[in-house]
Amino acid sequence: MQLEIIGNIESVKNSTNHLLIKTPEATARIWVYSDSVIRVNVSKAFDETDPSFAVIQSPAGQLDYSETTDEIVITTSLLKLRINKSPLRLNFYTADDKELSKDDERFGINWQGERVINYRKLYADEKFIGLGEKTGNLDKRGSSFTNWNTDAALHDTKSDPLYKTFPFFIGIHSGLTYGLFFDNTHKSYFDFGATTDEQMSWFDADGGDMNYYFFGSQSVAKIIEDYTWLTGRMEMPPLWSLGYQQCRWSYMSAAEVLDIAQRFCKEKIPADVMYCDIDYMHGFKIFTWNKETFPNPKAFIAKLKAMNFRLVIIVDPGIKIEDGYKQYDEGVDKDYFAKYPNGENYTADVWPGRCHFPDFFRDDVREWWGAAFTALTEPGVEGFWNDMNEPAAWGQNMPWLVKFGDKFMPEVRNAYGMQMARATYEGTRKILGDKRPFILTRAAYAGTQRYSAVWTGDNSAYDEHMLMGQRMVSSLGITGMSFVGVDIGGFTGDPTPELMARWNSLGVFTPMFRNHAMQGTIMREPWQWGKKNMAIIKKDIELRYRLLPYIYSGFYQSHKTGIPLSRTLAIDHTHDENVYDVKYHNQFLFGDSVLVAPVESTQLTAEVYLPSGNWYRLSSGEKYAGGQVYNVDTPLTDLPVFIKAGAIIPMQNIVQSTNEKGDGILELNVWYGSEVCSFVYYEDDGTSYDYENGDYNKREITFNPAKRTVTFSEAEGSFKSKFSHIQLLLHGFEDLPGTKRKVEKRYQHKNINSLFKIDF
Ligand code: MIG
Repeated sequence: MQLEIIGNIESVKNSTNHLLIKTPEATARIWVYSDSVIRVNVSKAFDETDPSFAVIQSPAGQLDYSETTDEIVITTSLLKLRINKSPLRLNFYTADDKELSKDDERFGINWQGERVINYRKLYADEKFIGLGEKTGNLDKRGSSFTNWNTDAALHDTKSDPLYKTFPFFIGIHSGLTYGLFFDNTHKSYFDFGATTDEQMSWFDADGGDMNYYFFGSQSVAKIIEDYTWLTGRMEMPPLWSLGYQQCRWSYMSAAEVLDIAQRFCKEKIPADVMYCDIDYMHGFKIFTWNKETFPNPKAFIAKLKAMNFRLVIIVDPGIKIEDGYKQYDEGVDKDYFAKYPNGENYTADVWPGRCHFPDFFRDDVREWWGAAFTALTEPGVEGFWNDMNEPAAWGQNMPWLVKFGDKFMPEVRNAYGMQMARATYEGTRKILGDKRPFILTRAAYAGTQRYSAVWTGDNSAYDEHMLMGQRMVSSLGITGMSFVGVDIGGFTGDPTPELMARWNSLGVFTPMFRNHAMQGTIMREPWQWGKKNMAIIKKDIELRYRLLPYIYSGFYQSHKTGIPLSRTLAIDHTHDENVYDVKYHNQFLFGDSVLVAPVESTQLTAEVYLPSGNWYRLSSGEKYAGGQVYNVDTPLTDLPVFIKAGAIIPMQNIVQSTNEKGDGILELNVWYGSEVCSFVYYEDDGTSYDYENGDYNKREITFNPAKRTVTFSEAEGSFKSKFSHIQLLLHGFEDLPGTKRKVEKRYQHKNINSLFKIDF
């Protein structure tokens, strides 16, 4: 095998929307997508028609460049790309000439066979965050990773690769930030100074182009905004999917599912969602029901709905080979399955036995698949859970020569799950008409946030796994996935009652709040853990429901800007070293102003780091000055949760389900801060797409300590809020001289949508 280096630039041409640069080895193309986003493609065989699964934008920036004998310089208002000519090297700077990221001077871009590699300069203080669902530390410096979507059952806190591929990272050094998205679906590798004696970082793929997007904004939040501008943002989720979700592999019959739902009602534990795992099917055949155990799906789901529950059911990709089975017959007939090059359908063993696998890369196959969901929507299912879509089969390995569309498996495997989720989303959205479907997928590629929520697969019931899971949730947030969950309690193994309770406390602050467990484990529902623990679990679930107005507004932020609900502290406190310290790297902000410090189940005190600003402990109201480490009590009843000074947090009364109306009082909690703060409150009907046509209620709520006011801007949008009253709760106002001790007021707000000012 030869090392092919990129060589020197021979020609430069302005080719309508990009710069075309030739070396003897390859062609480089540069597009300006925006002032802060530049795309680089270096290729030996560029294919213009090759679609990106991730990117939904086209280059919209101005291509301004100048050329000297030594270099070409592309300039935007925020970025400067200096391209060295001999040899070709790509070096990024801020507009004011601060060095952001450079090719390694010696090696730059090169090839070994089909493998394409980019070696880059590693800065002494450089940190790396991102790559989505990965084990290890928040700061990925000194680690290396592989992207190859894998059914990682029994993975531990060091395993790699896992289920998903997000080849996007953010580099932080010298007080600067940049992002890099390597849009290539081949098996890919990232090495952040793990094996190079601190000399360089590098990333590569088994094939395809050196095709990346460089982000030059000087804030992590802005880079995430740019990345999700490029790859898309989530829709508003159905409100019910933000409630508590109870799952198990499997509740074996309709009667059992109904029993569990009934028990939630009886215990008055709020909940919204029940799941059916694979055993609801007949012989694991997708789009069928087991006639003995689920004899009347429609009546079953109607009963669930009467108890204010929705049903989510699992849908795997493998289609059982069996004559007379509709999906099999149609798939064979129409040639919808992945194939060997000789035209035979690829066959592998998974739950149903021998299976074929739909080729989700084809439009016609996605449409066919999407339409088949009527078998599930007709009896009333509104949530669809795509599992095993790495794709997984017993033995894991799929022969290299299996074809999807006109591509071999190695080229597109990492996008298979995403295309399945896409088919599921597009199909069910169409069938459900105005109702939002809830889609959950295990395998994913960059951009999946447009179609689906994700969960982190088969975790395990021990403390370290719980803590690592939180890092994964926050890391997925960096890569555009806001709607993320983990199996609360741990999929594999049995948690202790303490771990179950603690994990559930953390689940309150996890974007998707789902309890799930493996076949053969002890039952996991809240009442399985003794009276004392059930009380803790119930109280926490109630807190989740109280927080829903805040959480829903947080999802609106993700929908609009891409900023995730679960935020590593590296987003708001990027250049604070403590944030990356392994002692504190599990901590995160849930929305704008709730700081959560995950702790182990048996830990009764913990060191937490509160970054700059002032903070109040949610449970006690105690005040803490930021920029310091504190030792705090962490009994099982009280996960350390802190509220940022100046926070505005809308809450509601406890309801048993998101389907309940509640008492109509929006409880507005304000924690004292010395500066003006604001919060964007968002509400809509929670189920339809009417918000896309302006049927929502959005208000900016501003707290002004100097003027002693809380102001609601006039409501934007046509939706009538379900709240008719506002109740103001002031916390920590002892610090504001002259504040009357009365810290709670209720206002009947006659014209709820108009400008509204509360003086205190
Ligand atoms: O081979 O459907 O990650 O959540 O319960 C295991 C059964 C298949 C793996 C999923 C898990 C699910 C299980 N599935």
